[in-house]
Amino acid sequence: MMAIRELKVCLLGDTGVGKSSIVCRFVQDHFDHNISPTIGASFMTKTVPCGNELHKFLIWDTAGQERFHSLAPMYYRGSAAAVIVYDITKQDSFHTLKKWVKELKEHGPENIVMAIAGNKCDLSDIREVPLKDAKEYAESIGAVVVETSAKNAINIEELFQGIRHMRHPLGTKMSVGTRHPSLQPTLLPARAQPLLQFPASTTQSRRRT
Ligand SMILES: Nc1nc2c(ncn2[C@@H]2O[C@H](COP(=O)(O)OP(=O)(O)OP(=O)(O)O)[C@@H](O)[C@H]2O)c(=O)[nH]1
Ligand SMILES: [Mg+2]
Repeated sequence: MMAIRELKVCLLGDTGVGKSSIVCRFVQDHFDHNISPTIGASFMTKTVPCGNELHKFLIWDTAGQERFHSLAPMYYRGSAAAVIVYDITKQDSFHTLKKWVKELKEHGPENIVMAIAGNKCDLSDIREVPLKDAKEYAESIGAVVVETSAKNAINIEELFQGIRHMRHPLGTKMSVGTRHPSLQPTLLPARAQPLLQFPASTTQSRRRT
């Protein structure tokens, strides 16, 4: 028996900013130039050793296209953390990010940890969003911010490690020993499949709509 701590994370942000690419890089260490836009949402997990326990990320990668917007609450509900992604070469995507933060503050779980990822930092020569703007905004909402490149594998590990060690705005440490329901330790044999936190069948049927 080895302790597994589960951490439900959702990714939000405009279509095309690279959410799926970030998850793909993190989980499979792979980058696909021809990746398709996500339909509904997709789910992946990654378990990383931490001392003498395992930390399991349950990752919900949502679809950024506007027609899927109304599905988002199914995925951010019960999440311990949200990674909100924008594209540093698209000012509009930074504006969309702010709308997601507003929605999370109004309808998301209380005390959800927010991490902002400014993706495509390999394209900094055509940058539209200064890092300074992102830092100021992140500070104003008590989030962390990091610039990433799923393409060149820059700061992807750091982004997810950062979530585990982040403190939420009230200063409660959101890592080992926390009382946050989505971070409760679950004692399972290392190979057991823990239950998901909501019915997968709902997702499946919505995905086809
Ligand atoms: N240059 C560069 N391109 C990237 C990077 N990350 C993703 N892309 C490209 O951006 C496009 C969109 O990537 P996706 O990962 O599908 O974006 P998404 O946010 O998941 O989009 P939706 O699923 O529609 O919400 C693809 O062509 C990717 O190859 C990056 O770090 N650098
Ligand atoms: Mg996607």
